[in-house]
Amino acid sequence: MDFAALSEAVINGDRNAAVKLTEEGLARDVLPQDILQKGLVAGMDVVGKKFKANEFYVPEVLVAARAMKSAMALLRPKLAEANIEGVAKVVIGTVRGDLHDIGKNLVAMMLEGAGFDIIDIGVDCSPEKFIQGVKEKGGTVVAMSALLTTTMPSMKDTIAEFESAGIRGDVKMMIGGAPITQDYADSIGADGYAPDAASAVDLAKELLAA
Ligand code: B1M
Repeated sequence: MDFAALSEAVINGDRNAAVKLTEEGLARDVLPQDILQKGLVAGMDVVGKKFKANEFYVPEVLVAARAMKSAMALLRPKLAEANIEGVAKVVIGTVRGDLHDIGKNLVAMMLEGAGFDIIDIGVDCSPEKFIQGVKEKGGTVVAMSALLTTTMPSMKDTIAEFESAGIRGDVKMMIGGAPITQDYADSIGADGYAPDAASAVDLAKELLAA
């Protein structure tokens, strides 16, 4: 499969090409994880770099994200099919004030592909919304994503709310996102930090085994 062409489709925001190439790859039994990592994620990485360098502006980024999401919709059931052991329910969301969901969706997809049940509560999630997700859906892992330095404190607030609600001990709380570090995770009392979607799967498994 031509992963570079798929990356290009994402970079160019060409939703039709991204979907077509993903469909072709799946039809030829290319591993969905490879389509995700080598094609889609690689393309979005370039988009991020171009945005940073002011070569891309918000509209270009949005169409790239749309192309990626359309292709991701095809991959999701395939990743889920590779249902591995250790299923647990993960309540995942982007924290309050933060609308970035591409990384969060990738983490959710990778977790889903590893056999976890995903309760995706979306973006701009208040501490109460995370608690509601856990109480109503029976989540045992809480996964918080933040892309803005200004929204990182909401992770701390969410952990504090779980303490106040008396259910902190019932769940493992993991965090991630571009500005997050292990030091930050330690400082707010999170159970773990993962730098990328693949490591998030390993971390979730480790936390549940601990
Ligand atoms: Co925004 N944005 N953005 N943006 N945006 C950043 C994050 C920024 C770094 C760009 C920059 O200035 N260079 C900057 C943040 C600066 C900072 O806080 N230090 C920024 C800003 C400032 C803003 C706005 C404030 C811009 C404005 O309006 N003036 C605004 C804020 C809106 C809001 O949230 N309230 C804004 C808006 C947007 C768009 C809507 C245009 C769009 C989001 C579309 C969407 O998500 N649906 C957008 C995008 C796309 C970006 C960049 C270009 C790309 C982010 C992305 O999707 N990366 C980004 C620049 C960059 O990253 N270079 C930027 C690809 C994605 C795969 O990576 O999300 O890091 P990432 O996820 C990774 C890991 O971090 C990790 O795994 C993922 C995959 O491996 N991970 C986890 C993520 N969550 C995890 C959770 C885990 C574990 C791992 O466990 C629970």
